[in-house]
Amino acid sequence: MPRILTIAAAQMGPIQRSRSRRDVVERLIVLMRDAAAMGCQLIVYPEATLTAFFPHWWIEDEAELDAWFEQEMPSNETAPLFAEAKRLGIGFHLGYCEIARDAGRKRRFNTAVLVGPDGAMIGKYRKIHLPGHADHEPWRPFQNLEKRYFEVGDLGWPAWRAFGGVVGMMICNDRRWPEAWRVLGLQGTELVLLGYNTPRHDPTTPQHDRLAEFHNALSMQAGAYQNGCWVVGVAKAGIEEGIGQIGGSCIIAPTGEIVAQALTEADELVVARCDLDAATPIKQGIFNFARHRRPEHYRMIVERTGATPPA
Ligand code: ING
Repeated sequence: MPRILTIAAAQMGPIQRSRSRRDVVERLIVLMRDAAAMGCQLIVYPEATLTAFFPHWWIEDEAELDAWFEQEMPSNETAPLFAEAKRLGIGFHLGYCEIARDAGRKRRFNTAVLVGPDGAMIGKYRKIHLPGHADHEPWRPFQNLEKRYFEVGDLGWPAWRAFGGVVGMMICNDRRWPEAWRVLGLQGTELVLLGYNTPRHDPTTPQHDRLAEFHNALSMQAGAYQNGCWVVGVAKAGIEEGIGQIGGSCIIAPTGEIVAQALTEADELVVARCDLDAATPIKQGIFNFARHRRPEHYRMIVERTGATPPA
């Protein structure tokens, strides 16, 4: 029995600071209804989907900062999204910024959840690779204060049996690090879902701005191929509060081929029929970890070379 999953990457255009969560959830529901009408079983929303990407601004007041976070999920504002998903029988991935309480301690994370077609939570992931900087750097045209506003994720990179396969998540900057992909690959992950907010301009390396879309695709295509998994990468795109963010939302096969890609930097559905069994020839062939991968040698190499530059 083929394991075909029709998936929608639901790229979001910009969300200006003035937009309410209610406004955003209405946009998410429009995309969800379109995806369901196209026969999708799963819709994937971007990182920090519910608000403007506030790590781009210096925020000193704690109450002002907390207002960008969700204290619970589903929340009052997102409950309609969960209800509509259940009514339509479609699962979804949602990125949002989470305030968690741990023995009374307030903790903030950049989080993503996977929700089944019955509206029940399947899994949660908290972003591990936090890019940018922790202090206000006024010389920059905009900040990236994820190291200040979020804790490093404490859930690892789990994979879940869901939607007929093995599914994992990562968030944005994670996709640039091979370790995130390999930890999921070692669990037999067949489908990786990720959202991103990626400014085209990085003031520390402006000479690489022209490569923003290339590096985005390179990271995800390599991850897909080297771990034999489908990848759904979804942007919050367009000019958000004056900051241009790349689009390039796409669905990538385990061969590393892009099978569908966004054409705009606005709200846009990118849909593909994903045969999860297409992961098998890669996992059992070129990247058969059991037959070809040599962790015992890697440890020796690291011990011998210390993985440091030669004298
Ligand atoms: N954003 C960016 C990303 O990794 C970034 C940060 C921008 C890194 C430009 C490198 C160059 O796509 C998030 N939110 O991680």
